[in-house]
Amino acid sequence: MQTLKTLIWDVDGTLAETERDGHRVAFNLAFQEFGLPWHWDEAWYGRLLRVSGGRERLLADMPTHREAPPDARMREILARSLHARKNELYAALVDDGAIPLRDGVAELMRECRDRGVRMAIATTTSRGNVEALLRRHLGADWQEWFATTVCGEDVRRKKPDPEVYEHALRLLGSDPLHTVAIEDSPLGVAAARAVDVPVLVTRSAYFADAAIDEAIAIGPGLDERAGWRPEPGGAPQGSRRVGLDDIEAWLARSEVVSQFA
Ligand code: XBP
Ligand code: MG
Repeated sequence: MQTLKTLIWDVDGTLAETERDGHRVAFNLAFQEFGLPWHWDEAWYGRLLRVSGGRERLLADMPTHREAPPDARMREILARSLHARKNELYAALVDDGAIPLRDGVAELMRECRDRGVRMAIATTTSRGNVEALLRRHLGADWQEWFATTVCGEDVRRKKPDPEVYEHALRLLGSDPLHTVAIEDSPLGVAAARAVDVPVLVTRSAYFADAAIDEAIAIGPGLDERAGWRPEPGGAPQGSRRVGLDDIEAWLARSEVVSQFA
């Protein structure tokens, strides 16, 4: 039977609704500061999320704006400046308390600590953004909660490329089959599955209906046991949330489920 030794967390969309309430808002503030008449509404930003990485997302959107510089080098310079400012504004939003952790996340993290299940972060967002979010919610010693934290700066290729998971597994010395990743997006699931890491999907605002084919379980969030497929098989622990017993049970079944099956 496969046992759970390490839980790897994605950040954006999984720990918090950072995309809709954080990065998107901060990008729009940066556009204003730079005097650009650009605005990413929720629907457009959702489409842009097909591109991983905030700087890459800016570059992908530039051809739709006549104010964008005509040549590639100038676009790159503008994207870097906007992205750097966006990250400062994002950190300020987080500090102001605008981005809470999703319900059930802190509880599962505490359960991992109490039961000796190692945790790691595997994200392709910038390290400063992870630092801002986790410092706000876990405190100044947040890094001690995680055996390793792999971020966008640590890889050459972002999700769905598996490099971030490869790197995390190498640093952890973990067998992927004793590991579970928690992700919210098809890009994240693809990255983890490419290196055989079983994935639990907690649906987020932007990927509520996205096609997910390869997960050991798919559900609405860690704070509720209803709505999960397969149904949680662990002890309910007197609470309605999803806990380590449930994740162990899904891992032991080790069936890959599709939302379409
Ligand atoms: C999500 C991303 C990031 C964020 C913005 O990564 O694609 O680019 O949208 O962050 P993950 P940056 O799901 O791996 O956490 O602006 O720092 O790229
Ligand atoms: Mg995500």
